[in-house]
Amino acid sequence: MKEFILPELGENIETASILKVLVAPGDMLEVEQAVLEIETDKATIEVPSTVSGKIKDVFVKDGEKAKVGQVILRVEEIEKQEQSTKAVQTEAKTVSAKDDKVATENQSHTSTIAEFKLPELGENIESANVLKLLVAVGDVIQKEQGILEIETDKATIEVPSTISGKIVELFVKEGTKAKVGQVVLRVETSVQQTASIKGEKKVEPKIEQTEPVQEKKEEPIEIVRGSATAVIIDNQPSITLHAAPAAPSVRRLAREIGVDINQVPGKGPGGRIRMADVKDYSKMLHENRNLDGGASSIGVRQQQLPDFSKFGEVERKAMSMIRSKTADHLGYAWATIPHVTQFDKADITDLEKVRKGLSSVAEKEGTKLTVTSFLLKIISAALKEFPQFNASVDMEKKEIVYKKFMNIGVAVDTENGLIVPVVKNVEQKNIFQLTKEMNELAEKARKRKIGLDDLQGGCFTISNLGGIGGTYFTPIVNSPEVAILGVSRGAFEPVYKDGQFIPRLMLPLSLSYDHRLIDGADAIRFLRWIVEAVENPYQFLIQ
Ligand code: CAO
Repeated sequence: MKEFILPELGENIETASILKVLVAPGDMLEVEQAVLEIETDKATIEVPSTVSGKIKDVFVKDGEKAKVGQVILRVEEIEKQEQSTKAVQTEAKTVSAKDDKVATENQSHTSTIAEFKLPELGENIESANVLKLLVAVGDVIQKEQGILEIETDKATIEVPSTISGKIVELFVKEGTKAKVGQVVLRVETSVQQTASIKGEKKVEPKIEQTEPVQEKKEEPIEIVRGSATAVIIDNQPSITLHAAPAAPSVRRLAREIGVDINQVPGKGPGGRIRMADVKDYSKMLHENRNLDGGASSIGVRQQQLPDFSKFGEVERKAMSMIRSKTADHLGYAWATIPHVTQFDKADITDLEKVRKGLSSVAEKEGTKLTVTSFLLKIISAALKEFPQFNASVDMEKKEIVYKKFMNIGVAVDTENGLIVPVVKNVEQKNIFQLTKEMNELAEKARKRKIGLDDLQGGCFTISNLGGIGGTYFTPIVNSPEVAILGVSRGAFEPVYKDGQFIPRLMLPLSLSYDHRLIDGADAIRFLRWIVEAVENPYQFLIQ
């Protein structure tokens, strides 16, 4: 008898509402078969089974709540028992009559081998470069321990293990590519020795070599060697939470044909994305591409580079994935968004006094306030006041998507290039919490430890180059957002006030915006609102 429990659903998710139980007692269940349709506060998902067999009991009902780790159902492993017996019997044929008895009784000698596969890394990410292996065969690893350092086109990430045990096989090498779902390593998690037959020949459990690049295994594998049985358990349910409601099979189709599932309009019940929707969307993209004569979707043709070596020595180096993705992303944003940049200056003389005045409090809170800290807070208030700046343009549906949450990205300069971590729910946090979180994210980005979750879900971006220098610049809108605030270096300037020039600390601001949604007048109002908030920090802090 085997139990299926509700697997981990994501950080801080402990329960889910069961929308539908998709199986019943008596059903034959396969690995990967959908068992439940559940709803968390993030998404609606189908939960696939990790066990197979005949369902004996189902312990949950439609409409109930289920806890992570709760037993959902129990199956009788009919097939597996048969296979196991058969395999042992086959092996037994090759041994002498005396050993025959031993082979049969030794079925209870079981060692457990678990596999760790490269988990889902995000929509449309199918593979990653293996930068560094952090473990070796023979190491004993624990859950959550870093296994690999990988680079996707979005970020460099340390992949933590979801299993514990002693590594017996490792299937990836540094400098190679690894596919999502590929077996990365196998660990021995326990060895049970229950047989106690006199004259028994002990045979160490040994696992057959599998192909390094392995597609999804359908079932746990049982391999019989001598008198020992090794069970490979696939205890890594490939569940990820996605914003777009779609079944795993629909997501798989989208991934296989290169369609971004988040862009597909769902026409099923409650906006659910069906197979047909993915196919229709793919067809539409194909037709649109054909309209511009096969050129790229933004109609930009790559220019052939001249042969520079005619003019002197050159060296060619491969772009890092982050650089190449940044180039694609910014090129796309620049070519598709009609940009306008509005400049202004804010007098931060008083803000600077407040910043210094709060420095001891900030120190007690374990942080240090900068102008970026104040801007995070001020912009979240500005986004509330001007919702069109917290929006995205859906040209396909001719709709504007207004976001009710406030996540602000902060551009961070790292050795590996520009990374924009996102500080979430800014409006709910105080200035010290925001600063701490921003600095932690910036540090993670610099140490190449940033997770994909930290890079997603932004509504607006701040790019503060003032710590480095410069006057004004024209930042590029971080598509699909619609505006970005560029901050340059604050400096003392003579300001004409009450009939005389007085020295004031002035901060140059550059607001770039998407003119498809935002008009110039709105942009000035928005930027002026920010400037006034910055110039009246006491009033702002009281609010
Ligand atoms: N004007 C004057 N001084 C500024 C300033 C500004 N606009 N912004 C920051 N400073 C000062 C800070 O007050 C701090 O000074 P002190 O040490 O005397 O207090 C110093 O510069 C360093 O600040 P910081 O950069 O450590 O902190 P921050 O909160 O302002 O910025 C972060 C954090 C992550 C945005 C920053 O470290 C960073 O990476 N900036 C680069 C952003 C970037 O690359 N943008 C490019 C995008 S487009 O290619």
